[in-house]
Amino acid sequence: MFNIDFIFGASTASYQIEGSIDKDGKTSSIWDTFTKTKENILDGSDGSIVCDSYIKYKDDVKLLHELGVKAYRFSIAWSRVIDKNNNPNQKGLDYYINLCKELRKYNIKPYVTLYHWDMPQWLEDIGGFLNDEISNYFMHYTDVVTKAFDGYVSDYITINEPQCIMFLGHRLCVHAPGVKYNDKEMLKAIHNLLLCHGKSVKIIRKNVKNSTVGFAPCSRPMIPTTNDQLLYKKCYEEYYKLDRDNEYPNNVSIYSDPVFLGDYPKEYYEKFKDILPKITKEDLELINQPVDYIYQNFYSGTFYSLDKDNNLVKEPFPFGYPEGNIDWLQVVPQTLYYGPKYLYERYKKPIIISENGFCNNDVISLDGKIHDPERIDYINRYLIELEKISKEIPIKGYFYWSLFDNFEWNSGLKKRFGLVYIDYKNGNRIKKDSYFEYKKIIEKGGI
Ligand code: GBH
Repeated sequence: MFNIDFIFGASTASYQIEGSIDKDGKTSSIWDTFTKTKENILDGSDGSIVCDSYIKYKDDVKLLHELGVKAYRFSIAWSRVIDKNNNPNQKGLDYYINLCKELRKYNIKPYVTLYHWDMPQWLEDIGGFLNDEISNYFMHYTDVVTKAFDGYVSDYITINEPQCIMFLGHRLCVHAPGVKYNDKEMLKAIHNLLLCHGKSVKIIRKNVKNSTVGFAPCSRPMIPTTNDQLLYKKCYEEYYKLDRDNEYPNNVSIYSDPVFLGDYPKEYYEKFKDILPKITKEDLELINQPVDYIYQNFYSGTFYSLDKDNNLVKEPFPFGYPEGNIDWLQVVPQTLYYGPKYLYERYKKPIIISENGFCNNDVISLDGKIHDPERIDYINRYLIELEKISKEIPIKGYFYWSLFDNFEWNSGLKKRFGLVYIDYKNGNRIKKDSYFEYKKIIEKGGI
């Protein structure tokens, strides 16, 4: 069981569920642009309708209420609430205010993510994260939102998965905007992104009474296959290694060290000494604004062992073990034990799991229901591990990803993560078996 005040929640993001991509003064976002090129998306789909949450938000809240969650994590589409002249768009703000009012009716706390990847296209056109003004634009956006939501929202998450923004969006180019940065540009963009976070935190503190703030990176923890102390230590070091797998934009310490510890790791200055962006003491102080939680999105992990010379080696995922139907989602429940453990050991702050979930090719059975025993198994196995670690360190909450099947970015609509099935033919929403399972878990307060 978890503590009595443990927060059970569910998560979504604007572009993945809302639809209505050009209603009420919304401008285009980079995802509206990116999905126009059909080859960018596995099944050629886009976010123009998906769960239709812009229209059906009251039904969304009913589903959350019946599920029994205390909290709902959703994101704001920047392109709905700020117009092309950088002025507030009241109609867009009203959508989210109405959503919050509805949530409050049922005593569900909104957890608002400010940036879940859908940058306004007009900002991308003037350089996106390479524009040195981007953090001022983000600060202004934060100011507008926090003032408009005054009294409705006190819990904010600045940025979702900086790793995916930079690595998938600007290195592999499989996500929007699909603009490739070289190393020098990458470092500058990362620094600007961290400044967005820091300046935004400052504004939230100024405008919001009793606020809580965090940002939500993702990571794939190293899972030791034995209890050997040396193996644990090496896994921990590997987790924080700046250039692990030669993928520094996809790793942990380049973002989380500045945010929680106030500086980039030592290796950063050594490795990049010739191409460093301009970093001032004031910048580092801004980025290091006190935050309340470490949010983290955890889905899967990788097994490791030691060879006979005590070198760390990656183990293959055991043949025949359960996997989701998306290539990176192996079922590794210990992810929710070791992941939080590594984070707490280095950053020493309470942890909230902002996303965790299972992807399946769910179908409507003859009886009209969605039977998803694999997802039920996943949730139980992962929460058992989370309960275990919560006896050792402060774990404050868990948000299942996702309330709905939704637009899974470049993987399109066929990759289903929801507790609620969406029938894309007619827009019907059907509660899966896992919805009822999660409801039971919440009622009991744990596994
Ligand atoms: C999260 O990202 C997102 O926040 C959410 O919007 C999304 O729908 C959900 O999870 C499910 O995917 O580096 O090439 O090996 C997903 C987490 C982390 C998945 C990085 C892909 C590995 C890609 N992602 N991961 S790669």
